[in-house]
Amino acid sequence: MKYTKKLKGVLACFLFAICAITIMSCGKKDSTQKDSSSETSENKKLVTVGYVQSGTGSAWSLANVESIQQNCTEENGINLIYECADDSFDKQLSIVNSFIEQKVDLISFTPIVSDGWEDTLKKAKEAGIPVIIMDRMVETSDDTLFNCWIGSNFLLEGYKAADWLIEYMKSLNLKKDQFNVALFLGVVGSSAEVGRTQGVEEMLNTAGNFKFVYKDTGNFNRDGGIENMKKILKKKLDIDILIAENDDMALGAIQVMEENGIKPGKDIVIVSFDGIHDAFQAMVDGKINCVMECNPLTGKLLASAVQTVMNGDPISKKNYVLEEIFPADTAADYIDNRKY
Ligand code: GYE
Repeated sequence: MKYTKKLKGVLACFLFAICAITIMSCGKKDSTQKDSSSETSENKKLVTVGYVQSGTGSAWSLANVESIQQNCTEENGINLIYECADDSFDKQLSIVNSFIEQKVDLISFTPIVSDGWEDTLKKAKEAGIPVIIMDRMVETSDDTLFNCWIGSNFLLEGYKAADWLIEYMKSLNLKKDQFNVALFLGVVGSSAEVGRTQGVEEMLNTAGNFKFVYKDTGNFNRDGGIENMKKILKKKLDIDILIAENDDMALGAIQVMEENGIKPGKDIVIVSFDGIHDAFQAMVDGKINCVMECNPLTGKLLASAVQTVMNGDPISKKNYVLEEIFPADTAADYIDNRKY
């Protein structure tokens, strides 16, 4: 079938890209790099990294922050200046600009949205400050404006989740010609939202028997899930499936379903993204049917990329992390070993 062919194509590209995960060589020394300014008590030079997280409204982002703080340490040669933009793009821009003014050695950030970074990245380049983008991606006309990116293949996540859903709905053998789908989007314009939405929509539209009857953003947080589910009930929409672009929104929706006598995972099939511990628990309890993992444990990769870039060693532009899909019947085997 067309969507399976498409998935295979994307999977092939993905596997190819995965070869780059160890952050390997492919460029030449960057003359803009300079010596670090901070020093430890033993006089070991530290690299001062200004890092700004998008927000901490999801369990995923909390795990991401923890991973970055645990790995970008003095022992690993890094003096980390950590900031959080609280999901405000303007705040994030101004923090990155202040890092440039402070003349940090390297800037890293998780862009809230993809657009609007060009001028700031140009300024960083002119100031000779290398940039490592984490998790979500920026949209630029010139990819020399950043040194590398480390994150997830969001489009592939969308394809994989939708592929699982199509097969699962077939296996239920329901006497229905069409399944009504509600889609809760993440932060609109973030590459996590754009990729997942595209992947899910393309594949379900190609399958033919899925109809999107509701689509709105829940901003990747629990309140967003609660509000959207309430709207669905108020509009009396009859949905068979909820796809939530992160676990927190799914968990918010589950709360509302249960308050209204709806059995999540049974009356409504639920698929979500991330793979936080609470979502695994919800799968064990039969309330979420499948989770497409998104890996937030990228701090170690960032710490090593910082050293590679500061040494002027070549580095791959895009570095993908590995992620798996977890149908509910596998959750009990994995729940105790989940790290976030
Ligand atoms: O899925 C969501 C978070 O950008 C991949 O952002 C990340 C997403 C993640 O808030 O939970």
